[in-house]
Amino acid sequence: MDLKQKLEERLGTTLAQAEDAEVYYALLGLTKEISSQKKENSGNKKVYYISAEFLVGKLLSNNLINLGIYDEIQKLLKENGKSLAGIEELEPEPSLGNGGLGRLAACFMDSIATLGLDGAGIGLNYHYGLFRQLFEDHKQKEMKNPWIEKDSWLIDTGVHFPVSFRDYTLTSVMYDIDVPGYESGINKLHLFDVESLDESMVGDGIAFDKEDVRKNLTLFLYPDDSDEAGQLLRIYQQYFMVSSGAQLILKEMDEQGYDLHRLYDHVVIQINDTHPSMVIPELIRLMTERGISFDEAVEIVTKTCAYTNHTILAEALEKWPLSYLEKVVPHLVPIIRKLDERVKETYKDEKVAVIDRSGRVHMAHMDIHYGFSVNGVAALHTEILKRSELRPFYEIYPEKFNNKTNGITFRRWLMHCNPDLSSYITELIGDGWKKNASELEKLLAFAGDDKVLERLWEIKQVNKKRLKEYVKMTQGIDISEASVFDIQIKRLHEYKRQQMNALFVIYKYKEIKAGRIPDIPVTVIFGAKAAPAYTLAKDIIHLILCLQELVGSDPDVAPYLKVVMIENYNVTKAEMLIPACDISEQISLASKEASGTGNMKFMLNGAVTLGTMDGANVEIHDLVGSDNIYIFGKSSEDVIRLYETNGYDAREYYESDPVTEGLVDFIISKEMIKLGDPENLCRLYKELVSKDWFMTLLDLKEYIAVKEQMLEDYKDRKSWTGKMLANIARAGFFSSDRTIEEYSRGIWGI
Ligand code: 26V
Repeated sequence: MDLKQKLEERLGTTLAQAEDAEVYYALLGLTKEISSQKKENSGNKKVYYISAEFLVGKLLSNNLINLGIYDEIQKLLKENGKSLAGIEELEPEPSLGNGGLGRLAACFMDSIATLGLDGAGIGLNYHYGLFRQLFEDHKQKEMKNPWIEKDSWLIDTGVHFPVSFRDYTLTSVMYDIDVPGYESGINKLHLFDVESLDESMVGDGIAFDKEDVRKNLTLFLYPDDSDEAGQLLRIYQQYFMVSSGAQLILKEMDEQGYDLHRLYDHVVIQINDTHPSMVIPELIRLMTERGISFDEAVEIVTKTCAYTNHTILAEALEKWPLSYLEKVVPHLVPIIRKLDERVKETYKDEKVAVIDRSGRVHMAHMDIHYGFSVNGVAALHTEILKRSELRPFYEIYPEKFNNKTNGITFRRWLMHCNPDLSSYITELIGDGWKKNASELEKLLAFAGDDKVLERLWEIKQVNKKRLKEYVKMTQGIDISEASVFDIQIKRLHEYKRQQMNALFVIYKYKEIKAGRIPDIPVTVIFGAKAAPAYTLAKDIIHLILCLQELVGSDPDVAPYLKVVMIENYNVTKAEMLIPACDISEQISLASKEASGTGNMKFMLNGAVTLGTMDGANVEIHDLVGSDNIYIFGKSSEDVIRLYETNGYDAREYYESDPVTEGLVDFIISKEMIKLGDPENLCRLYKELVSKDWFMTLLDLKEYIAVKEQMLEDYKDRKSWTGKMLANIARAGFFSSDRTIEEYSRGIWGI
């Protein structure tokens, strides 16, 4: 294929003469054309991965890699005075996800296609996605994030479905995004949009009329649901997604000429968290409309649907009041009531009811009773589900429970984001690892090879330098690549304990002020968005931004300690940050982080984890051994017991230890109050000393001690690079190809 000729035909001029923007759109068009000519993966059973979020990230480079033309295009552009990296900057990043759950769905789409499995994603086409984050006066400000341009990755399929709500029927329009597998066939990501959408309802921010659903349904991802109108809108969105999806599935069954009575032989539906759970009653409804008896429809659906749980946090488990469902989807209510009655006839335990005494529908309970599989996303998480959170269900259906430890696609999270490391690995062990990630273990043969270790260090330095330049250019902050890069990037949530890391910064600041200067400077980097209505999370952002200024503008401190909070943290920024990291912060309160996937990305790129025994950190620890990871903090058993016995008292920790007291007090010190907003700082201070629901102070001292040890160990370059190598070599287990193979064999039967 003559790519140059094809591009120039699209450009109507030579590559050398075209503007970057023109080249971007030509590449977009060409890539879409090439994937449209690829064969679609097929089989006699298909998985539909339904998810309210697909955090795909920019697609150009990734698709070029998977289509096998990345190197050729890169060379071609270079020969004509263009850089692919520069052109990529013009691509808008869709923000169709919050964080881990949405990004996981995107990694899974990549692996399903790569393994050649027949599968599709079903989701929503949010026009403004999750907000774009700005910092103003040391606070987060939310702006809309439009990403759909005249030319985009979306393909209008012309497929429409009617979706009926109580008061009106809307038309859903199906847009597709092609998902090319790595050197494999392609699959489709179907994103449904509402035909009557009106973008003009929104200004620059994220405020809009929540009640005008016909015009707003697919404007935003998870609009603020702190009030009733917001919650109703979420129900509208969820039903719109699953009804369109269910109609598509039945249409494809018809087209294949399959017998609907044997749906489960040809279709498996993976329900990604509870957001798509209404697909269960909706499918039952559609099948009974087609003449199948209610009992049989229930049986068919139960054999078709499988549920993934992604959190044990009670406040994140969806429970919709029946009265809300009545307002939006009254036709589902009698079905849900019947499903609940069946459960109540068989099981007296109120804890397993679908509808509770207050008339709330527990979406997860419906999934477990009326699905054939329930999986957690890391070994520890699944054990906790079985032993505590979902114990009564495990007692009823032990055979349904299984674990599928999360994974990440190495195409994006190594080959694309860290090309130097990727080629060096290939130079050392060949490129078999790209298809079979466990081959990374061959790197262990170089554990004592100084030359190899030195080269790993150099690659890290180059990536750090690139990040340093980016931070200088975008946020005007000077950092040094000779400092240790300590990075915590993830959604802002109290259980993830960014506030504990901020207390470390305060500790270090005080140490330096007291004349105890570290041998190697430290740069503490954060990236995090807070939900717009999550007050405390925003207070923590405020604290970090104040510390950034305090530390950066103090000439006694700045040479040894820097804080950077990256604005608008997203997938693209993660791709820049992760390859540059030395210390990967995975410090959630044990038992609270279901898995984490950032932890895997960091490890694969040669960062060393500082973490608690939580989520997939436990499996990282088991793989690399205690010499190659830094673990601290109370165990998940201890934490669960503390919650059960009400045994944690923040004030006790605060009052009994002068160091802890000094660090927490600093939040409302005169230095800080001068920089920041007293309302935010005082609220956070009070929370930490009087409640601290996620037990920051419990692990604080050990966290500081272990982090100090890590900074000390970093000085021994040979031993540190040995740890880097061990982490890269053992990361193969976390390839999402492995995860998807397990879903495929263990749940989907395809
Ligand atoms: C949702 C919400 C919604 C409202 C209030 C607070 C709150 C807290 C947490 C959540 C999380 C929802 C589910 C989720 O995103 N889970 C993440 O899934 C990832 C992929 O399995 C996993 O790696 C993360 O550990 C898990 O938090």
